Amino acid sequence: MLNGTIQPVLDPKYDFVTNSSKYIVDHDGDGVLERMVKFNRTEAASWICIDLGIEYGNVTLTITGEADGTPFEGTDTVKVLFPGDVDDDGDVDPDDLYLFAGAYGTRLGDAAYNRAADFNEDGSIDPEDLYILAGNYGRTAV
Ligand SMILES: [Ca+2]
Ligand SMILES: [Ca+2]
Ligand SMILES: [Ca+2]
Repeated sequence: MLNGTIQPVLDPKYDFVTNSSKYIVDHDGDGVLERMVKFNRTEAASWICIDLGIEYGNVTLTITGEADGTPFEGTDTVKVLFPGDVDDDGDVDPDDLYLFAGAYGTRLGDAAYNRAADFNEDGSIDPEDLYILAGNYGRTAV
């Protein structure tokens, strides 16, 4: 469970979630095995944004579970990005619009593609992203 609230995704279409030779791996090469788990991104994002009220900044997440009857726990910190905030300073202002305009119309792989301007992370910086930026324009993250 993620922070005691969110259940992991166990859909076998994500190969590693049901395959122990893939979900128990030494991901960072330090000689200690890690257990990989998958959570629904939308569910986790809305929990952070709506339930915790965090729109921007670092959030510490805790994973708890049980392996063969032995409880385990792990924590990590993730950075929460504020949609529209291309320069990552917590607000959406003319600086962000300027950076966004420079990447507008590009796709993943293009030299001018800017991941930070692809707010819906679909590999294309297009009107959908502009709509997201416009929705937060003038706002400061809470
Ligand atoms: Ca490791
Ligand atoms: Ca900004
Ligand atoms: Ca996009």
